[in-house]
Amino acid sequence: MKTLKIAIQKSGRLNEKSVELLKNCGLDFDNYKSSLISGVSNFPLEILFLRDDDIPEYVQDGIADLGIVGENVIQETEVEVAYLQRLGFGKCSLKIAIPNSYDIEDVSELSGKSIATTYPVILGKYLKEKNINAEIRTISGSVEISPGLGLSDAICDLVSTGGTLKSNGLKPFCNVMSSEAIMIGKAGIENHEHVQELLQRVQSVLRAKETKYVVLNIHKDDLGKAIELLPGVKSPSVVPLAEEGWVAVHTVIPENDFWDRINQLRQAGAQGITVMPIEKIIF
Ligand code: PRT
Ligand code: ZN
Repeated sequence: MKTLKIAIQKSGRLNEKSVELLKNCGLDFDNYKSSLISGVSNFPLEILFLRDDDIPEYVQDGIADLGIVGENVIQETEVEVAYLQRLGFGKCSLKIAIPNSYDIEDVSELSGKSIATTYPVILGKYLKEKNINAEIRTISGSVEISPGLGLSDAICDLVSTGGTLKSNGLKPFCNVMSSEAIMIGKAGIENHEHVQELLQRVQSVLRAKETKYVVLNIHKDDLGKAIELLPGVKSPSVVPLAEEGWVAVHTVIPENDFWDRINQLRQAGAQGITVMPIEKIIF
């Protein structure tokens, strides 16, 4: 069977997390900054290191079978690719932002204004949907300085912490799209045996990230209350301790309401709570 190719960003915001994800999937490869392609020694896969803007088209055209890229780039390039897995990193929002001094409240008030962006396709669709007749000024970078230079009334750019907007005297006005890194594939590639194997590994790594392994000690009399608070993978393991009447409970707790649950467990009588990261969860 032919060796699959996956395209990831060569350098930039998604590079490190993409490499980390593939390594956590057990793939062994060199990550030299100078190389454009790297073979994986223990899986039939080659890794192509590219500029993120090129990844969707490379995947659509079959030069790469798979890719990891921001959804914003996929939507902007209007390619036909399959979304195989949302990856939960590279999260950001494409927002329209306006100068702090601007006093508008409704998106319709953008009509007649100019908006600078590097995302003319996504912005164009958004404005059309909302029936707003604004002028899109497509520029190639440093969008945030354009209102200050008098080049546009507003901007449409990616925002994560909001720091860039703030330091340029801008405020977020409306959300155009939310984005994160996605694993994409050439249409139909999802049925390939090795793609299914890779996706299964990716999903087990992602599941592990969403949970923590917890061991706690509790008196047998309080065990019932504690078990009600624990979803676990199936049910928690309960191991007797040397001290009469006490047990250790091993379980898995979701990251999203982690502290609430830990506090409830402490109130239920749990002691000596130890929390450990999980590498993989395989069903
Ligand atoms: O060289 P190459 O073309 O591969 O990379 P690039 O420079 O085009 O992209 P890069 O590495 O900056 O971003 C890659 C992807 O990361 C994007 O396509 C998004 O999917 C995702 N991402 C997540 C972001 C951000 N967060 C982000 N904050 N991409 C860009 N930004 C920029 C934004 O454009 C603005 O200039 O960061 C600034 C705002 O950040 P805050 O934190 O100040 O709000
Ligand atoms: Zn780019």
